[in-house]
Amino acid sequence: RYFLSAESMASQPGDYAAVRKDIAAQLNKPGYDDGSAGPVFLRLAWHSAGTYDLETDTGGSNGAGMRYEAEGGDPANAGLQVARTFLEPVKERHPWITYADLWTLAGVVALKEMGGPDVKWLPGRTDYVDDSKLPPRGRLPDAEQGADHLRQIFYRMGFNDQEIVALSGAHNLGRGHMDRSGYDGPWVNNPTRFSNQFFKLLLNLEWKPRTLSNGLKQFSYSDPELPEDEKEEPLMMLPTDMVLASDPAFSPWVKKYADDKDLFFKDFAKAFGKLLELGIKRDEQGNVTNTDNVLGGYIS
Ligand code: CCH
Repeated sequence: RYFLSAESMASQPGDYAAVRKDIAAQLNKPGYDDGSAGPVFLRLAWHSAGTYDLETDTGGSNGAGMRYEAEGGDPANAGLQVARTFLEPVKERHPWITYADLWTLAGVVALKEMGGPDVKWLPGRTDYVDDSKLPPRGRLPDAEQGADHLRQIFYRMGFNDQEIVALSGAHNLGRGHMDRSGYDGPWVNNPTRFSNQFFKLLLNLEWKPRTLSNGLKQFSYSDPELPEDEKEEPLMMLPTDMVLASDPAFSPWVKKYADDKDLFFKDFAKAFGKLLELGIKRDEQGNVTNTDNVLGGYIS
């Protein structure tokens, strides 16, 4: 056993530390976006879990439904194929991990590697797809809408106003892509470093409405002090981001998180950990007890 290569050692079932290391090794992507797969990994984790409906106990990260057209082809998930493809070498080296665990863990590892907090993560999700648990399309938020819509989407998962604001701070990372969502540009100047800058900019910059060539509306900021030839890429906010600053119950949290990075990190870690657990039932030892893991469904 002492003659095994490091590579084959990496595939011991249950060696999540080895998986974490290999996910981290996938982050550096020169030439892709801002040089990191981190933001799109975080979005993959969020969209895999964010279909959950508390009342009917359907959707959520269990089942890794994005592998199939019904969920993977949802326009809300456009572009996440890129993240799944980046993670394929990790799955190949550790075939024992489920996609549902891999995608959620990738979000946790990416967040940490980009300077974010530790998020509690437990394994045990299944790749069995239970047809009776499949989420219909339309469960993920639509950026063109307002506060009522945000509440409808996030209350459905069991989140409150404070958690909605905390989770929205993920927009400190990454960017909108014209060929994915149709929105354009990053929220902050350093979109591969997790911080509370999103909240600071949301409050402090003068955001101007802008209608894109595809008809979508976003808010835009470019530094008026800079001469034309030194202008940086404009920053953006989605309509749903702007709502956080104007809604009377959301905005006090925006202020708190803008002022207190530690509070934001703590609350984000808690809410994100909760998101990744939606629909996963565990016993006191943390073992998954969902009975539907072994009934019916199909395996890829
Ligand atoms: Fe988001 N998000 N998100 N978002 N999101 C987009 C990109 C990212 C909404 C819409 C969009 C969360 C909440 C919301 C990330 C994490 C989270 C984009 C651009 C849109 C549109 C996608 C593209 O074009 O590639 C809306 C509406 C909501 C309502 O609340 C939450 C919650 C999280 C995580 C906790 C991350 C990260 C990105 C960047 C992805 C990338 O590829 O750079």
